[in-house]
Amino acid sequence: MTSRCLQPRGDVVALLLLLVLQYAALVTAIPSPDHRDPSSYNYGQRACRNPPVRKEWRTLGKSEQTRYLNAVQCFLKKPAITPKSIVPGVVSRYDDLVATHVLQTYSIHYVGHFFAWHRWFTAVYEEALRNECGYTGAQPYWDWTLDVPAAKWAKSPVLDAVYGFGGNGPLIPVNTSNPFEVPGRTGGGCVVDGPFKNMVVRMGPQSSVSGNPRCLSRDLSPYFAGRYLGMNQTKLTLSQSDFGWFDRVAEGGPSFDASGIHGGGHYGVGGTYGEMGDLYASPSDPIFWLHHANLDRVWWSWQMRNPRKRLFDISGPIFLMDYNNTQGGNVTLSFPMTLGVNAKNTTVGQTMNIKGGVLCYDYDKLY
Ligand SMILES: *[C@@H]1O[C@H](CO)[C@@H](O)[C@H](O)[C@H]1NC(C)=O
Ligand SMILES: *[C@@H]1O[C@H](CO)[C@@H](O)[C@H](O)[C@H]1NC(C)=O
Ligand SMILES: *[C@@H]1O[C@H](CO)[C@@H](O)[C@H](O)[C@H]1NC(C)=O
Ligand SMILES: *[C@@H]1O[C@H](CO)[C@@H](O)[C@H](O)[C@H]1NC(C)=O
Ligand SMILES: *[C@@H]1O[C@H](CO)[C@@H](O)[C@H](O)[C@H]1NC(C)=O
Ligand SMILES: [Cu+2]
Repeated sequence: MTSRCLQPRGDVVALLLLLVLQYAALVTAIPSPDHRDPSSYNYGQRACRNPPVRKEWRTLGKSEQTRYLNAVQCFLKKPAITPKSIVPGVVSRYDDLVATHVLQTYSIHYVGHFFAWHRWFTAVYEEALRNECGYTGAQPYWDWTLDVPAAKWAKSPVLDAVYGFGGNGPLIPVNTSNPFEVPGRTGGGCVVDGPFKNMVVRMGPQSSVSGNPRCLSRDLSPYFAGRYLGMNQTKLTLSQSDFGWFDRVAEGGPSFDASGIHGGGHYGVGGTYGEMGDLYASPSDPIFWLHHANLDRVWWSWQMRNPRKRLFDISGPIFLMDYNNTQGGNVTLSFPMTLGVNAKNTTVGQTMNIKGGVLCYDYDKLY
């Protein structure tokens, strides 16, 4: 793959080929989690009482915002636990999580367990901030519907230089030989303000886990955000009557003209050159977790509109974009999921309820 991200025109054949390679890498690369067994990250047997309540970033007090940002800084400094034989480039605990995403990229996107895996991934990050960095709050979410239309995008409180994640990078023109140009992109360089302007990103670009220390980049596309992150697109997602279509509308893609709320946040922040636009290494940008918390909130909102049915409704391909089930069946509640060294393996069924199974958190407000 020559471009940095998913090809806009969606060369599915190349994707499938990569899937096979990535999957082979995954099967041999995921270590036994026995090196470190943070059983507290999988709530398992204990009941979920007083779940931490996730709130929208701008509704947090300044001291809550600062405490969250400080916990992320702490996690960026904690030493990695992934064996170097598996991921040579890991230095920090933060890298551990990014590496887990990079290694599994082609088995966790455009599949039936996309929402379940990312829900669990975000919850494990939240739990790690609490267990390893003394954070006492809940994972905040980013309700991007509040930051569109396009003219408002760059002024989002989430991008604030003091009480946010910092803003755009300076404009770097796209190399004309790069076919991957996110429509409406406005940046591309290193983030110049905010708490992450000196952050060292190591995983990626793309599938590399050898360690490529560099700055955090952003390449905001107000246009892309305006098109895919409004209430109209969110309502369209919420109006789907079964999980299979809910997931397909939310994931959309891979073509830009068929994007959804998932791609809207990734390319609206990451554009062509920003980490958020990198399908593999996107968790490198700490904004990733706020975006995914909100996607999770969309899923939970959808589930809560018909909980009797939707707490158990799961379907969609086991293999990347295999929507016609030509390579395999659909994902079911017993489908296994792994986060490598970061948590004990679990199943999709354990993540269907945010206040049960391996999870314990809530949202202050639903869509
Ligand atoms: C533009 O792309 C060409 C071909 O891939 C490459 O040789 C060149 O270094 C690139 N230029 C920049 C500024 O990235
Ligand atoms: C939502 O509104 C945006 C901005 O006007 C527009 O570009 C987009 O096509 C709309 N999406 C839907 C699903 O109506
Ligand atoms: C997979 O799930 C979809 C709904 O998302 C359903 O239409 C399809 O029949 C299922 N395929 C199989 C092989 O069960
Ligand atoms: C899946 O089936 C539909 C309807 O039969 C067809 O239009 C579509 O092209 C198929 N998609 C793939 C990826 O084979
Ligand atoms: C967790 O799942 C991965 C991937 O399926 C597997 O390689 C690993 O052995 C599993 N670990 C345990 C302890 O079952
Ligand atoms: Cu992802």
